[in-house]
Amino acid sequence: MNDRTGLSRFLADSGTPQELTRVLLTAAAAGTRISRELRRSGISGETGSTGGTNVQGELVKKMDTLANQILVEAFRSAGDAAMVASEEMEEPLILAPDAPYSVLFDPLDGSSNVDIGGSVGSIISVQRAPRGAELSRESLLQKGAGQAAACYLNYGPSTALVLSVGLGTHLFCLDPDGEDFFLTLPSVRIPGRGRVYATNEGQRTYYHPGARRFVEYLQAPEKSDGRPYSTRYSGCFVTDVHRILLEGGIYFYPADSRDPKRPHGKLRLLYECAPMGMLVEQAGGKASTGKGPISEIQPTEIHQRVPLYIGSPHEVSIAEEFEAESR
Ligand code: AFP
Repeated sequence: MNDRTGLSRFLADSGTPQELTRVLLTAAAAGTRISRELRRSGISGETGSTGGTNVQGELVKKMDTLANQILVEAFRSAGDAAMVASEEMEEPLILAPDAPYSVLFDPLDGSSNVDIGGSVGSIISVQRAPRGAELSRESLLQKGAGQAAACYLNYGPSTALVLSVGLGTHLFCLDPDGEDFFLTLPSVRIPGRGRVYATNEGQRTYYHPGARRFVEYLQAPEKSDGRPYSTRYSGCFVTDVHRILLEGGIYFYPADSRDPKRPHGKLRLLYECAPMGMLVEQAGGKASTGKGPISEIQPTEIHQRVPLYIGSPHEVSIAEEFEAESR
């Protein structure tokens, strides 16, 4: 018998509105199923690509499609989401028009890690749905600051669920036997500064000068402030941010000149940067484009990309100074 606090009891004790609790429990149940499917993917044949590409023009992994189906079906059968939008779907879906919340997700972040046995994640943003107003894709174009809740699942050696309803950030761990999440670290506080950074350095030549000089700053030997930093880049945004949330440091994917069709970096605002930004900021960290808070960007498109610097306030503030060329 596990005497830890279970997820549903934690949400009840923290006064979370019932409808929001239902949405988060639906997300957690879908995450449990995705975790199970990942563990058996080598046997079930859910490895490799479908051969198709998604709205981002990226090769779709079989587990991307399965994770997306699991989340969409979970919210469809639970009837607790007005609309759902996903990295794997060009257009959002209207499910239960009278439901008070809509859900946006990256069903399987870092999916290129599945076939090599690396860790992957799911990212979920919960928005308040307009009541009585026409539900449309435009109603999902809401600033991150307005999110009702956010959570991510990190599928690594153990499966972790990190969530916030705006009252701090809390860490749960999946008990694979009972398939329930239990609170293992309430009120997570990110260290004010760290020793690691996560970025795709192989692309550094495409970074604009401010971002390039920030990498040089992190790598410069300076004993007085613990430099050089170490690199920890897993290929999975969720896993890298999970490490940084617990140990400090910074993850960044700046704007780069690699692909003129993608001048604003790679990560998507509504279902990657905004929810991860809420979770890190609720833990005392920072999430910035380099020029300003992620949470204050007014979205214009469902699959919009933005530059991102996220992690300990010390490193993100220094990155902003390099972006502003004031350092
Ligand atoms: P996938 O989900 O397509 O594997 O992309 C993963 C990701 O969105 C994020 O998790 C990684 O940090 C980043 O992209 C990796 O991108 P690069 O391969 O360009 O470094």
